[in-house]
Formats: sequence, C-alpha cells, structure tokens
Amino acid sequence: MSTTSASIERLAIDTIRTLSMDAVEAAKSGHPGTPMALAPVAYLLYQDILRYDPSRPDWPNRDRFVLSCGHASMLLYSVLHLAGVRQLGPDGQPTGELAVPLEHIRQFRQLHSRCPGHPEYRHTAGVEVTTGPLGQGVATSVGMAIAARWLAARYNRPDFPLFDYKVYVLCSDGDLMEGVSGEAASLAGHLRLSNLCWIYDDNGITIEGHTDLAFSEDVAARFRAYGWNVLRVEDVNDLAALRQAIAAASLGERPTLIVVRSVIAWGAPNKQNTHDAHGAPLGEEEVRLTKRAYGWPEDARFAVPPEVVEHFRQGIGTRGPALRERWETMLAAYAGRYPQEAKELGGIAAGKLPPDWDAEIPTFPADAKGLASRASSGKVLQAVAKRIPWLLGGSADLAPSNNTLLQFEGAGHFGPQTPAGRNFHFGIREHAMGAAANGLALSGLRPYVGTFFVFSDYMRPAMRLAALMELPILYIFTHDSIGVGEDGPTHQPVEHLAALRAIPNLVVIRPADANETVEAYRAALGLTDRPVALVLTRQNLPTLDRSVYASAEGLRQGAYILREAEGGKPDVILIGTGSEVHVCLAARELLAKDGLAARVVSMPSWELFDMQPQDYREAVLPPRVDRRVAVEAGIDQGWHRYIGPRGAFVGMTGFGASAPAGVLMKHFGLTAENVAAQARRILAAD
Ligand SMILES: Cc1ncc(C[n+]2csc(CCOP(=O)(O)OP(=O)(O)O)c2C)c(N)n1
Ligand SMILES: [Mg+2]
Repeated sequence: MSTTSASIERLAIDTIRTLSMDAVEAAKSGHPGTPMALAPVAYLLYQDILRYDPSRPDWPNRDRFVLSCGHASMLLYSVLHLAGVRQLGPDGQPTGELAVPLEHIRQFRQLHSRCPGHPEYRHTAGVEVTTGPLGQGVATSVGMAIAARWLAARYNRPDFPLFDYKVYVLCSDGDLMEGVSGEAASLAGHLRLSNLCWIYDDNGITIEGHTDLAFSEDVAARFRAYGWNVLRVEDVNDLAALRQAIAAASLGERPTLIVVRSVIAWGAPNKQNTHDAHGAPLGEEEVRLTKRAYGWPEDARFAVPPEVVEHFRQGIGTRGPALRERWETMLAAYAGRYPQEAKELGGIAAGKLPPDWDAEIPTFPADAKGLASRASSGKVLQAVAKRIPWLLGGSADLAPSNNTLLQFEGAGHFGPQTPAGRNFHFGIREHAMGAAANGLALSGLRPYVGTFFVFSDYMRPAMRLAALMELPILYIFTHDSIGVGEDGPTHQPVEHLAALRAIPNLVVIRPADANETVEAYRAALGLTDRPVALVLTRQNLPTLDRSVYASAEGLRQGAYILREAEGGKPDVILIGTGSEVHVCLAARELLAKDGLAARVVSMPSWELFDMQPQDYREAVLPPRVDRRVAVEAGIDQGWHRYIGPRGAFVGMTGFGASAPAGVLMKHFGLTAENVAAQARRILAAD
C-alpha cells in the first residue's frame, strides 16, 4: 500500500471503500455496494468542496451534507472518520474526541456504536439529519436550504455575509421514486433555491433488481420541469467531471440536480452492477477479490493508511478551521455593530427563546359563545411570533382555515424575491412541509406548520423523524373531529389522536378553550427537545369562567381538576379533552340532579400528564375512584389505562358522517345526556 502505485486521491477513495466493505462484513449485515460506488463523491465533497470545519461540526455557517440514501451509512461514517470530525458532548460542545473512531466502525450496527445502521442525528456528530426512510433526507434538505436563505436575508449586512452556506445531498433511485421528493423538488424549484444541490446516484439498481422494473421516467426532464438546473456526470470515478459539475451548480439561480452514473459495488468482480450488492455483505472471498482489484492488501481489515489521514489533515483539516476562524472574527465585528441581531443569533445557536417571549400573550375573558380553538390559536400565535423573530412557518394551503398567517407588520411572505418573509406557502404538499419543518428546525429556527388534523397522516413520516431527532416543531392541526361537520368522514379525524399519541417523544395537546390554548403555546414553545402537535377545533368552544373553574395553568400538568365534585368526594370522574370537556361539565350538572358527585378533569395532554410525579397523577385520578368516564370524539385506543377496567368511554367507534356538527354529536352520542347515562351505568355496576 504505497502512494507510488496509486495517487493519494485514489488511495483515500479506496480507504472509504474498504472501510465500508469491512464494516458490513464484520456486522454480517448492511449495504456495501453504494458506499463503494459513491466513495469518490464523498471524498471530493469533504476534501475539496464543503466549507466545513471537522473540529467544529456545529459551526453555524458550515455547508451541510445530507446522505439521503441512509442505507449507504458506511460511506458517511468512513469519510467522517477520515476527515477527523470531532464528537459533540451533551452540552453541544466538541469533546475533542473523534466522532467516528475506528473502534466504532468495527462495531458498525452494534449497540452503542456511533455507527448505527442508518445515520442518526444527535448520536454521531457530523450527521446533519437522520436518514433511512427514503425521500426524507432530500425533502429535509429543502428546509435546510430555505433556512440558509432566511438567515442570510435577515442577518447578513453589507460586508457581513454571515450566512452563505450551501446544502449538498446525495440521493438514490429510491429517494427520487418516493413522492415526498417530488413535492420537495417542486417547492425548491419554485423557491429558486440555488443554494441546494442534489447529487443523484443513477446506478440503475434497487433492491428487487434493475430500475427498469419500476422506474422508467426521464428524471432529468422531470427536474427541468420543476425549474431545476440539471447536469450530468457520466462516470462517478471521473473526479474532474464531478468537480466541474459541482462548481457549475453554485453558479445558477436554481437548485441543481447532478445525475451521476455509477456502478454499484464498483470493483467487485462478481457482484458489481447487481442488486445482490445493495444490502448484503459481499462475502469473504468477494471482498478478497475486490481488494485485489483495488490493489489493496487482501488480508488487511479496517486499514487506514497514515498518508490518507495526513492527506485529509492537510486538506479539510487545515482549510476548515481557517474558514471558521475567519467567520468568527467577522461575527465578533458584527456583534459590535449589530448587537441586537447578534443577540438573536446567540439565541438561535443556543436553542433559547428571547426573554419575555410570552409577554404579549393575551388572556381571554369568560364567554359562553366563545371561540374556536383554531381562532384562539391564531391570536396567540401572533402574540408569540412578534416576540420570537425566528418563529416562522405556514400551512399546506389552509392558512385561512388553520389561522396560521402572521398578520403583523413586517411578517412578510417567504419567496424567491422576499427571503426574509416569515409566512411560508408550502402549497398542498403536507409531506414535504413536514420534512421542510425538520430542515428548518435542524437549522436552529422554530418552525410551525399547519393543516387539517385528518391530513396529519400525509406528513406522519416526517413527524416521526422530528420526534426521533428531538426537534422542537409546532404542528397546528385544526378541524379536529366530527365537529368538522358537513365535509363528512373524509375530513373527520377519528383515529388520529391515537395515532399521534403512539409516536414516542411527540407531545399532543388538545385544549378545551381559549385559555387552555394560551397555556398550550406556553408549554409547547417551552419544550426544546420534542415536537408538539396542537389539536384544535373548527367549531366554537365556550371560554370558561376561570373564577368558577380551575385555572387553565393546569394544562401544564397535562390534566387537572377543572371542577371538583360537589362536596369534594367524587363518585365518578369525567375526563374530557378539547371540545368534549364542555360535554363533561354539562354531564356533571345532570348527575348532580341525581345526587351523584362528579369530578371533571380536563386532560389536554396525556404526554404532559405522564411526566408528572405519581402524587400529582393520583391526586387528579385517585385509584380509589375507579368509576371514570373518558369523553373524546375519537377512538378509545389507549384510554383504558386512564379509565381502568370499571370505566367507560364515550367517543367514536368508526368513521363519522356528513351532517351539521351538532347533529353528528348527537348521532354519535357525544352529549351530556349520554355521558351522564354512562356514568350512571358504571356506578350501578358492582
Ligand atoms: C421509505 C422507504 N421505503 C423502503 C425502504 C427500504 N429500502 C432501502 S434501500 C431501498 C432501495 C434501494 O435502491 P436505491 O434507492 O436505488 O439505492 P441503491 O441500492 O442504488 O443504493 C429500499 C426499498 C426505505 N429505506 N425507505
Ligand atoms: Mg439505485
């Protein structure tokens, strides 16, 4: 293994290839073929292209690299190792330790390795986004590119180009087959995100075989039609051509797709260009033959030639810190000239809200007619957005219904000519909207996105990743039940609360009135390590008189005693969420007429309640009061853990119907009379 026979570039690229092969072989599972084929791209990006400092993978103005085809994770781990990227500690500061030490590559796909099967954000420094579900990485990159544009427009000043980073993405056939990538590419083309470059591995292979089986469109023509600049590189091993294409990508006014031809498992004599090489180890003999073909020592395992490490050290390891240090000098001068903006940037970097961010939040007076929680949400959103400059977002074409439009002076609309705008028009592209929100949050911004609750299904895969990545995103879901009315069962969520509550690390909040909505915002924006879904009504809800009922601050605990039973000794507990809390309150009065004492618990958030100490939970739901009725215009899944074996559930057992909301509530039994009847029934049972 000497540099006399192969150029150092080739040696570095072959190191990425062999590390990837060896890791998959040791793990006895994984995806060797694509890292072997795409090693030249990873090499070129890290060594020559990315403005990136391996010693500070958190540098705000770094170029981003997204491996959208997350199955090729060993490609990323190999190059992070060679580039010397440093790990970040739990406090976000670099520890000085390599993010991907060789021992962790040897432990690829094993418990606690920094090299899990697919790249995981927060787990391994240098991994910009969790990828693996195809299409998500590319779609998220659109949010990252939007964030770069927005940060530049808001914070750059003449002579202070603080933000000018680019977003590079490597993606595969599967990424471009998935619908979400089409939505995202359409949006990126419309927004003219010239700071975005997708490099498409056009290898003609997916798991089942040749792409001819299922994918025959002209991808380049499709992207041109989206408004992208499309370039081609005929051979991924042609570094000069790759370099030229990437350089050309940064010149235009549109996002760029570089279609690169590659041969999966390049160099493997029997397996290259076959789908066998996609997702299984090559096997010992084939590894040996491949290494022979590369001119690599056949018996070496996890070999990293010192001259390759030195090569990267002299390359990205030297130019990266110099770039970052120059930027920090610029930032220091900027802070002197623009202290307010610098303070905001400090908040963004630290993930902290400005002090007094909640100072303008209104309180709502008691009002029997009340207002829809989507309307109170709209009012609170204005108040918090005024105070949090980097709170931004929009809807999938439903802003007038979701009440998500920021209407105050200066909020503006984000567009190609107006990149400092805070209102986003995602178009009817819920899935790409969800992924873009992830990209915005990964860039330090606080995004909110809205749609009808029933269409949360359309963005669920992105929401799941937001929860997994611990991103503070606010989902504003309105039209939350059969209360939608005449639009009928296609538009009436039934299973959606259960479906969202099933996602770990996602907080779901369904407020009962305007003042609970206020508290929902306080709770949601205070959470920085998880997404929150607000579930809001279309129809009006009475604003409760809080001099009679307990303070809405109880929402912070997830559930609270809204109205104690007469005499303080409940025979039964009525538990409601959102619009059904009012039904419970009315049922309490009906029961009182029969001399039955009912406590009403408002339970806007299971997740917040489950975080409370046992004492508190048992004070709200005392074990000795085992007659409980839960009321929610959704399915009962999960409710039995709160109502217990002697409880009853009043809600939905199937789809809704098309009729006025009031008619539907009666038809499906979501009435005070029925709740009271169910309470009497379980009280009468032994
Ligand atoms: C949403 C989603 N569906 C299915 C998979 C399972 N899967 C992993 S890779 C792959 C396709 C592989 O083809 P391609 O994207 O061209 O990657 P290559 O084999 O060329 O590296 C599939 C279906 C996935 N990861 N994500
Ligand atoms: Mg492929």
